[in-house]
Amino acid sequence: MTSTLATPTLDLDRLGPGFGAAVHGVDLATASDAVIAEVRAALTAHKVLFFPGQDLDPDSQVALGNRLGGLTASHPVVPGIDEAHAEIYALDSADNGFADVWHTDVTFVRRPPLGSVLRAVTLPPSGGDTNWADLELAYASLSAPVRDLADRLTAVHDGTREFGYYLAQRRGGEGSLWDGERYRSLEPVEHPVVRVHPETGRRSLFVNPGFTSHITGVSDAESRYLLDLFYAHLTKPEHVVRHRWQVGDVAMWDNRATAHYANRDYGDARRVMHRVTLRGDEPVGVAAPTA
Ligand SMILES: O=C(O)CCC(=O)C(=O)O
Ligand SMILES: [Fe+2]
Repeated sequence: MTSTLATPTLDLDRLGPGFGAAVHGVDLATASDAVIAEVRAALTAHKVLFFPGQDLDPDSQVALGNRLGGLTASHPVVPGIDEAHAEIYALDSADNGFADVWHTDVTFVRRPPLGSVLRAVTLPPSGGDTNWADLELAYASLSAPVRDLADRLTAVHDGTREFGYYLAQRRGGEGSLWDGERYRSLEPVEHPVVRVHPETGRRSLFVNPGFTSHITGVSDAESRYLLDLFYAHLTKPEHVVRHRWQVGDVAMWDNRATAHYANRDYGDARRVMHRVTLRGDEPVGVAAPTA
């Protein structure tokens, strides 16, 4: 038997030339190691994957995350859904859980997650779609002089605006143990504005309105205008895919090369999503040219 016959091949339905794919015929709860390895490779290749009709529960979502590469705690300051599932972060509209600001998950720590796995638990009758932007395509479609400028910039990321209230209310108790650290406060961190993907070497525009506070070494006005330019650019419709959820759907994204936004357009209806995040590494920028 040839090795080709032994290799399972995913049934992928591409959503765009280089971004997004629906994956059919995979049961994420029971997939073989070979299929999980293919899913992991497809995650890097397509950056966001959708798996319709899954039947995950909290235990099997955590198990899946561990098979894909190891999990973080739910969040640096927000505890998991319960003691048995400290890795699951719930976004519940009834508890003010919304994600209607473009962001990349948890970029306000030194090592943001590699990826996220999100499951639709309760959905409104309509609305609540989620959008993902391809930060690599956004970088590639900038003009060359602006790419060159972006390559040399560093930005500060700060989780205080989005999550400071948790700490202020002491709702997080002792805080989560994230990446070996107990987070009792959120200290801003710096990341390169252009991130080089550790697996593919591709460059992405690694700033987001949720957590990037400013660009270093430039004036306040320059920082504001540059970030506005980058945000308007990365959220252009041709850089974005949009998913309309069904209960059971699972989405998975490469958090090193994408940003996302959940539409808040469903009034008082309830929407609950469960997320786990895969451990990531410290973003690396473009090496400075040597003289
Ligand atoms: O609710 C959603 O669709 C996305 C929530 C979100 O930002 C996340 O799970 O990281
Ligand atoms: Fe998110």
